[in-house]
This record gives sequence, C-alpha cells and structure tokens, in this order.
Amino acid sequence: MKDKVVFDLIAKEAKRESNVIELIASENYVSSDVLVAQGSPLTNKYAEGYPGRRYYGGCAFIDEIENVAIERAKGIFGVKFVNVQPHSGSSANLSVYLSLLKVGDKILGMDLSSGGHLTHGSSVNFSGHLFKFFSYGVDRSTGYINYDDVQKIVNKVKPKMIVCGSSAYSRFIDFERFRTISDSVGAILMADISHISGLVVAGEHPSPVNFAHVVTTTTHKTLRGPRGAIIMTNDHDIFEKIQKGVFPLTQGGPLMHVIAAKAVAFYEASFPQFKIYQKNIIINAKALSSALIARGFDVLTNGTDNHMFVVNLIKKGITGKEFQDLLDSCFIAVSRSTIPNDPKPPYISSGIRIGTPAVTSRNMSEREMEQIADFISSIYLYRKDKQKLDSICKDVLTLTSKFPIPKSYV
Ligand code: DSN
Repeated sequence: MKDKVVFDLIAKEAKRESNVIELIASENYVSSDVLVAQGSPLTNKYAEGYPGRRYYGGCAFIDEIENVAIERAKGIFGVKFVNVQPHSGSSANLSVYLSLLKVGDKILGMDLSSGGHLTHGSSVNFSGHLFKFFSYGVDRSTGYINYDDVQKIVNKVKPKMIVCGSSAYSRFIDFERFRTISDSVGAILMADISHISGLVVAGEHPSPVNFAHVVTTTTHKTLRGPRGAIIMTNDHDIFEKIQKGVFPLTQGGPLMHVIAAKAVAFYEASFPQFKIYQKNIIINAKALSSALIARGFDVLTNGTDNHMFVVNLIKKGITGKEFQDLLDSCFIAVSRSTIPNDPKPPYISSGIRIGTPAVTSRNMSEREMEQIADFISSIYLYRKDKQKLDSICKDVLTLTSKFPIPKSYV
C-alpha cells in the first residue's frame, strides 16, 4: 500500500514550490528529466571506486554514465579533470582540504558574515575544527573585497591554502588577482564557485579554471541540476590526490542516480538557451536590486554583478529572521543573511539574501521584478495590517499562477 503520509507531504511541498515567489539564491527548479534520472533504478546500485576500477560487479552501464557526466562537465567548464562523485558542496570541500593539506594547516577563507560559507572556516564546522582558519572580509566603506587587504593578511598569515568564492557576495570575484596573491606565498588556491557556476559556464562571470589550482561547485544552484557537487582541476597531480580524497578518504559508494542527474543537467547547460537563461538571471537581479533601492531598501554594494544581493535591514528596524518569516507568510521565500560585522547572531541576522535563479527559470522578467519589489516593500509597510497582507498574498498567488514551473528547458 502506498505511503500516504509521505506522498501527501510531497504533494504539499510541490504545491508550495509552485505557489511561492522563490527568491532563495541557492535554490532552483530542475527539469523533469533531471528528476526522472534522480528517481531512476540507478538508486539501487553500489559502485564504490571509479569507472573501470569498481569494487562491485554489474557496473558496465554505471561506468558509462559516470564517464558521460565527467566528459560533459569537462566540456561545459573547459577543464581537464573532474570528479563527479561528491555528495554535496561540504563533502567536496572536505575532500579537497584533506587531499591537499595536513590537519592543522593554515587556510585563509572569507568570513561567514561577509558572505563566506560554513566550510570556509566557521568555528562550528569541520573546517574550523580540523584546520587553522584565518579570514578576510569586505571593505567597510564599499562592501567589496579589498584585494590589497587580502594580500596584507596573506603576508602575515602565510596560509597553505586560500579559499575564494562565497555564498552571499554580489560582486565579481577576481580569480586572477587571488592567484597572484596565492603565488606570493606559494599557497594553493581553491575557488568554491557553488553559487555562480551556471554564470561561469555561460561566460557571464569570469571563470576560475585557469587561475585556481582546484575548483569546487555544487550542482543545484545556478547550474540547475540535482543536489550534489563536483571537483575540477587542470593539474594532473592534484587530480590524483583528489580522486583518493573523495574515495576512499571521505566517501564510500557514489550516488549513481544523482551522478546521472548531474550528467543530464550538464547536457542542458550545453544548449544556447542556458546562456540566455544565465544572462536573464543577472538582468533580473540587477532590476530587482534597483527596484528595492528605489523603494528605500539598503542593498549591500548598491547592486549586483551576479544572481543575488543582500539587503541590510538595520535601518528598517526588523531582523533578517523576522522579515524572512513575514515574507514567508505572504508566499515569498528568501533566506535571512548576516551582513558584514553583523551585530546579530546568524540565526537572527540583520539582512536578507535575495536571488533570481528560480524566478528566472519560471520566465519572469524585469516587469515582474518591479512587481516583486512592490510586494516586498508593501509587506514591510503593512506588516501590522492583516487585511492588507491578505490582499498582497492574493496578488502574489495571481502572479505565480501566471508563471508555471517549466518541465523542460531545452
Ligand atoms: N548555505 C547554502 C546557501 O544557501 O548558500 C550553501 O550551502
């Protein structure tokens, strides 16, 4: 008999995803082909090892699938070597650190409140537990990374590795400059491009592949694939270490159904439509940030170069958590975000992060960004007026009903 409890909840979640204006910068809507690959019988198969060198029988088709995923990833990123097995961005980063460094080594990463990721050295994460992390932030006056300041910290700390890339930084990252800084002390440069990898594939953000020694990315954000990650490099020796660092050092059996879904997503990313999609994500992010600034919101760095931006709510007298909950109650999904030197702890935080990958997948454009800015601004203004909020909720649902989630993108 079918499990009614779980399938009813899945149906409710699917309806929620369709109803909301999805502005969480790290979320997206995958194609039905990605969903089918991920829900396929490949989920039954164990395949520890790599293509041609498995520890289980029956891996002929599995090997072909993993090789297809590898070749496609190499093609879209223009890189020589790829490991497609990491289960997540966190496990990819763990594999890189443990492959290329010794526990206790010094690493420099971006500070969490300035936009860095948990795995870039947070004290409550394995990265902060296993390695001696130091951090760089953003310039207090501009909100941009100050590369001269990064160089000064590097001169003092002399890290073995520098991690660039972020979860909440809205400006281009200068990978070439990071490489110059790394070379000045002989450090390994790792670029975590989880957020921007779709933009990189489309040529809408400079690529790190010719500058960083090693690049990690999740596959489910702007890249619009299944949840998971990959590790890339152009360096043969580094690749050999990474292969061992993923299996058997940090992972056992790869999730072959997810690897198949990654291969499908890479296929979709190779079409011209994907380039147009990524361009539109940025057009929408710029339009939405400008529209919010025009309505009195304080956007960090006054805009964006990529798919997202962070709104500083301090002058609005509302915390990130309160505003996230308020927007949630009106079918608008955002994630709260710390701001540089945030006086509040991350669970509360003083900002919200807004991203446009998901609404752009639904074919919304600049006109809808104006409308969304109106919704966000009105929800803030009328936050204590239940009747007004109810009427805004209806308007939000009317908008999302006009933009169904696409089943296919190619
Ligand atoms: N914390 C996720 C994000 O939303 O950016 C990335 O792991």
